[in-house]
Amino acid sequence: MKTQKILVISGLAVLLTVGAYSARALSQQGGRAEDKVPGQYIVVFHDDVADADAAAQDMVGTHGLGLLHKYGTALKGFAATIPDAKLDSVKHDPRVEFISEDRVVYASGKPAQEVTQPAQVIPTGVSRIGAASSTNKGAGIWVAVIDTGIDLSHPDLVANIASVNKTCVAGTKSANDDNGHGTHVAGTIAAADNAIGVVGVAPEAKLIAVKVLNRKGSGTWSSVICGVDWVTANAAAYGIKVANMSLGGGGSSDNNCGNTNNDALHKAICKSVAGGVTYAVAAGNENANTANSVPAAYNDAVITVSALADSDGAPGGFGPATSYGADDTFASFSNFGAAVDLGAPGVSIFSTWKGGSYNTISGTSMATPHVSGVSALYIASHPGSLWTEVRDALKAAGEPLNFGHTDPSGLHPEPVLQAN
Ligand SMILES: [Ca+2]
Ligand SMILES: [Ca+2]
Ligand SMILES: [Ca+2]
Repeated sequence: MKTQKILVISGLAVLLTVGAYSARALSQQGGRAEDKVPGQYIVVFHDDVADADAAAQDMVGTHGLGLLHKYGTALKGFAATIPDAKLDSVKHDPRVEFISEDRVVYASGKPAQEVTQPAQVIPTGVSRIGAASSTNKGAGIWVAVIDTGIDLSHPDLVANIASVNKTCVAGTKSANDDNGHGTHVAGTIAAADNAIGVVGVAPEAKLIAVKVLNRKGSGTWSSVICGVDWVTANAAAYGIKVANMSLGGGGSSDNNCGNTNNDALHKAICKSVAGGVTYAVAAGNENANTANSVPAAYNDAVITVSALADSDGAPGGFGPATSYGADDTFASFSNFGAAVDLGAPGVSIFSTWKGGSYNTISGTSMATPHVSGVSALYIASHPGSLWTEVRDALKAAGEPLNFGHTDPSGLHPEPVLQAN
């Protein structure tokens, strides 16, 4: 059984700071009034009280108190509910040194971290492909994210996340993302256009989480096929028109749906495509030919996406250089080859992350969801399109070489994705 890795070149990661949490220690006198427990007190005896236990029993009986605890070692005394009318007589009992109000205490551990949601920005990739100005928002199109899952309660995604989801990973009960990768992909596709975070390419498309990779971002073909199988079985019922697969591993294509070289993944994807789902897949990050990686090599079944380095969200090469090449050139890590159909922004992409947060990462994994998003836009305006029609339309509308980007490597004749 093959094991594949997800196509992510990480680093450049900047998690936004989490909100301040104040771990309140044991409360002391003079603490906050709202922490008091009404009517409940700790009665402390003088040290010379010989039998604290008997004294406590006597006082509870004499004054009609509600005993809670008795103390005899760390201090002598007891805790009890004391009616207001009895408070003075308890205080003035000759055995009592003082009484303390009882108060709530808090564990000193960190409570669940709440991320302060930043004001919405338009990611450079969304700007670079011209999606920010699109009036088509992808409404009505459902996109399956076949990945590590999606943070199902992310504040910038939750409005678009379908109530149904699927996990193919043993030991998990839902497609909630325990890695971050799938949430990043989902945000590029369809983060909501609201006041917070980011905005996706198709901000009104629906996201369906299909978890096939574990918390480490790895999985097996058998789990990926499980995801493809579920998408295929449910495509008609839910209106799933697009599937994003920002993953890959070693393999090759017979361009015959796996029937010639016994490739079950290929066969499954072909069947899914025949059911009306357009698949966008990552070319891979090995700076190698996609002929040796799948699903990128499946030229008869998927749209394969390489990564562009863009630093300023605009064409023309005027932005600063990136870690993976000059602005508006193809990323140095990106795979290439005849099966590649489109380039899209894939360097230092800012998007959603698990735990309600955000992250900036690079990879053909990050380029692919731009194509999934534009596919959703295209299908929204051209219902019933075959996947080949989607692919060809996106290629025809793409930015040609030397019309906004250059390719010093000579490896990337593919056009760069444009939303319009
Ligand atoms: Ca947003
Ligand atoms: Ca640029
Ligand atoms: Ca292709």
